[in-house]
Amino acid sequence: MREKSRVLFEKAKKIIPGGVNSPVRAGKSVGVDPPFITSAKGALIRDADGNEYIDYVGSWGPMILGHAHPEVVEAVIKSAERGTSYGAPTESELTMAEIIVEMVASVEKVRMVNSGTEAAMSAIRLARGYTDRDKIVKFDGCYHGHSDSLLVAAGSGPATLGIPGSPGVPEDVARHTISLPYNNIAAVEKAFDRFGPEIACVIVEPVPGNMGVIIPDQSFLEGLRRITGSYGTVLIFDEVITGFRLAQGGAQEVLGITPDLTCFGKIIGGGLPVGAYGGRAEIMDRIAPDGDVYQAGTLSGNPLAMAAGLATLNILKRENPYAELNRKSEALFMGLETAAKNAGMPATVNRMGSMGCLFFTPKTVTDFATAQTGNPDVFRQYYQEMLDQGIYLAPSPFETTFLSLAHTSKMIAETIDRAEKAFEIIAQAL
Ligand code: HOZ
Repeated sequence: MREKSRVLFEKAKKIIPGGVNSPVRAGKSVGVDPPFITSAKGALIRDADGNEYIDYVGSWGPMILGHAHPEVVEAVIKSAERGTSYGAPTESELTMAEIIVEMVASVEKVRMVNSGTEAAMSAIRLARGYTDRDKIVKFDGCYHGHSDSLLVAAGSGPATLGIPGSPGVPEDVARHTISLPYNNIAAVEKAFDRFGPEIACVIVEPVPGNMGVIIPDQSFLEGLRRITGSYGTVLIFDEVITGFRLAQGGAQEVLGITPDLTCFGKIIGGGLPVGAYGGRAEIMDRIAPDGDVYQAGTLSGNPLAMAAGLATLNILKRENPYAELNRKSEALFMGLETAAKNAGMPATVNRMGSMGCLFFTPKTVTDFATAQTGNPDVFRQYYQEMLDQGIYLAPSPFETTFLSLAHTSKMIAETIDRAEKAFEIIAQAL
């Protein structure tokens, strides 16, 4: 069924660590060799054996319009014809900055980088430089990329593989990172009582999408804003996933909280490698060359990435499709939850806008500890059955299921049908 992919994976494992360029893709925790992808269009993705799948990974978030949207493709082709990289200022990066500043209320200035990891790493350095403090606060199960300071109790791949810290991160670096339970403001208050004047920043996914999806308590995020404000600590929202996905102004618009700095990635590159961090001008002005906090990049503001990102953002601005995305996602997740429960499977859905996930647990999932109560065996079987039936999900219970504008009602209904079959098979085997 996936013989060509299997052969490619065997070859890849000989010369690429684990056969992949990002660990979760290897499918270790779900016991499936990954399909090797050859093309994608709209909400469909095709592998080397010619199998077609309805895609709910969406390149892990960027493809909110679906794959190969004609306007995005045309913008990239036209840009490539003018050269692929100059390492010099361009008007397109200025337009990108203008559109981000216009759409995200808290951002007065913004710097482009090449990935979400780079955005978070740079925002942390800036917060440390700005406050002249070393300690940072993050939350268990949140994932902000793989830089040293942030690879502590991390979600996403590290959680999937059971390596929430990593060898290679010096103890001297990790000791400056305080990781606290998400949605627990009392723990934050306690940490600030003890270390407050030493804490440079709090970095948080306002709606976590790397321990599955977690819905934030409004009072938790409001508490973060209040506490950081009173200690002169920089509040950083990691909106690499949620930025331009939950609303034009990101999760901060939906939740009504104003961070000092925000990290972006994924959607702003329209599927090309990109990241950005931005926020209050007074803080951003500390970045070199105007300021003394150094950060640079040969491919930063790359014209192809700017072209794809601008085409994507312009469509989101023009069509404001968030209500439609929300309706599609509601239909999908209600259907999946009902299908699981009808088959006698404990299941909890967490969903906000077009991001969501299904935890195989009877518990309410509010943080990393409760996310980990999901049954990994049931998830593994669910993943395998769905893949065999042409549904492409992220191969980890700690990742997000993404809807795009290209998912039709028919595809969503088919997905629910196939899930019903999968749950029947799993229930019989239990
Ligand atoms: N940690 C990434 C998603 N949250 C993985 C991306 C990938 O493997 O491409």
